[in-house]
Amino acid sequence: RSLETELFKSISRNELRMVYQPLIDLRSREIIGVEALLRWRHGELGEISPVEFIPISEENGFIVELGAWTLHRSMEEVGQWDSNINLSVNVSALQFSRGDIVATVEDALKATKFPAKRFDLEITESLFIDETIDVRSSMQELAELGCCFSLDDFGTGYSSLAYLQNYPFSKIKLDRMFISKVTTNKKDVALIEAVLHMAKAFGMETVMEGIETEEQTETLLGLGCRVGQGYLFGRPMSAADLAQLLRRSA
Ligand code: G
Ligand code: G
Ligand code: MN
Ligand code: NA
Repeated sequence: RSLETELFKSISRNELRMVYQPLIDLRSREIIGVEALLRWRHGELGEISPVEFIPISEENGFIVELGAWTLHRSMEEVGQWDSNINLSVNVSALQFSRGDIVATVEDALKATKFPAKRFDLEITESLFIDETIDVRSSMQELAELGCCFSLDDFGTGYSSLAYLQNYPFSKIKLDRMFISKVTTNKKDVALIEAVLHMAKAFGMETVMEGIETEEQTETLLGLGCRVGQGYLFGRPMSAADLAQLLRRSA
């Protein structure tokens, strides 16, 4: 009995759920959005990390179904909150190449009545490695529906500045490896300043990932950062917990 065959049954067995991590306006500490993250709890094996099962699902193609489930469920849950915050969902390259990402997003928006303007797709640079994928026209069509795009894990992997210039991104999410030592490492500070400068020139927002301390927040505010995410402001949590957090901070 492999993890792979168990994964195929995860949807029908109701073993999947979404958790949500807040994105914060660093100055006001207001919640301006959430990132949806997929979780799988197997009946006997217990909680299995997406670090483990996402790569498996990308290898066998099941990510297309998982991804559709994720889009639908997160729009349904976030759409029920008494709030107008944005929803960001991570999408894999295979959802563009093997699935019809445009139709899948459109169906989910229609079925849940979630406003496209509040919907943001987080994609990583890995999407651009396979040049046979027509990323540009899919992004264009999704942008025409009103959706936004974030370039996730920026600064790691195969980053190329050309992607920022040539594709319709509205946000850059700077990987947490650049934030973890920001209070002591001058090189990280210089790099963050350069990214902020570039993002501004391109008319993009920069999101600082993995903020864990008040000191990091102070340093980032001093550099002019506006939006952040991290355990300091909230761990990924259930829809019910996040809805409660929103009511408390309203
Ligand atoms: O939530 P956590 O930090 O455990 O996530 C680990 C990794 O799995 C991250 O890189 C995250 O982007 C990815 N991940 C989590 N949920 C999803 C999802 O719904 N779809 C995709 N494609 N990746 C996800
Ligand atoms: O690759 P992506 O940025 O989508 O990954 C999101 C992952 O980062 C989630 O699994 C989430 O649990 C994790 N994460 C979010 N905030 C923090 C943080 O402050 N510190 C650490 N170590 N991980 C975080
Ligand atoms: Mn992400
Ligand atoms: Na990231």
